[in-house]
Amino acid sequence: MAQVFEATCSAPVNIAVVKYWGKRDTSLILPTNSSLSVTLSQDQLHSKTTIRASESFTEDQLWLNGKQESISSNKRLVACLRETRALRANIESKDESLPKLAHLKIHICSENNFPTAAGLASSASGYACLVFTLATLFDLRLNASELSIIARQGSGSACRSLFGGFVAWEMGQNDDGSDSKAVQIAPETHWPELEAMICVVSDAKKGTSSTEGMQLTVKTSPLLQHRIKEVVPRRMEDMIQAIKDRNFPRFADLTMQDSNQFHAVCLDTYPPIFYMNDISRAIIRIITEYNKSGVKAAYTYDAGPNAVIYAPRENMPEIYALLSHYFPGAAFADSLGMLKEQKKDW
Ligand code: 2P0
Repeated sequence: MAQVFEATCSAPVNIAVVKYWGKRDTSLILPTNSSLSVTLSQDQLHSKTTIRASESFTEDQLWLNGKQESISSNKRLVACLRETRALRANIESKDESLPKLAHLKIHICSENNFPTAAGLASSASGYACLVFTLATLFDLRLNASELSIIARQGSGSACRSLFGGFVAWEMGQNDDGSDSKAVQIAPETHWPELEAMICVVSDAKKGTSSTEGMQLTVKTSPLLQHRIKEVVPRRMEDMIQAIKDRNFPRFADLTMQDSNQFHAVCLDTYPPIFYMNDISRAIIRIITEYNKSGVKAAYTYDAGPNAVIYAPRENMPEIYALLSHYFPGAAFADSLGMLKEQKKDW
């Protein structure tokens, strides 16, 4: 019987506090601005992927949340496979004793334990997990920044899920993407009191995909040009400092301002893109009111209506009570975490 090689890994979701929105190269996925995110713990939200390689497989196959999907029509997935196989082939060419895996067909089985494409960063954890599992299967021995360059080509935000804690995606300057990578600003242990609460306002699939939406913004929004040139470079520095200082009010102000500007840029896109709904806006008003006596919580919204609230752990019971008073059953808490390797079989 043909030998089967297998690896299973899981990867976390990250939620940006300085948002990525816009590409300067759509095939290499090179962004128009740097971004910064917080990686959530895997206890609540994660992707989990098993990849098997065997001589007995006749084609590459993919199952996503139990449903078979085409690989060949997915250029981004093909790019991640091509890159990792090329690296494996290179290692094999230098060491004859290694099993020949680079040429084997693979079966990929991946699932998220949360709604896919509902603005809950499913592509981020999904592609981070795919690339981490391929690197484990192929024993590539690359560091997380090096892997982030490959994961970025699956989905931009995925590059940040290769690290736990506080993670910057440096936009880079090179045309080949070799310097557009994730770096860790601080590990999850740096600020253990900081927690994230996710308020699931809607788990419906979003109307405008991030990929399409952001390129329409690049084409049509004058506000985006102001954001990427004047606002984000300074905000990245300020955010890094706030994180290093564990200065929650500063972190919160910057997070809320950046979320607001991201959604302003969506509104400035023509035709406009709306990701927040009436409930999202009501949550903004509640948090703004709650912060009147001092900044105790920060909201942020991605390409969907769901709120993520960052706050020190001690404030969470009060925030949970406040939000569930207005929206019963909508919120659940998560803490910060990091990438976990679960199993590796040879
Ligand atoms: C972010 N978002 O920084 C921003 C904030 C949504 C709003 O990254 O085309 O799914 O795969 O690179 O990464 C969503 O965009 O887009 C995103 P692609 P992606 O988290």
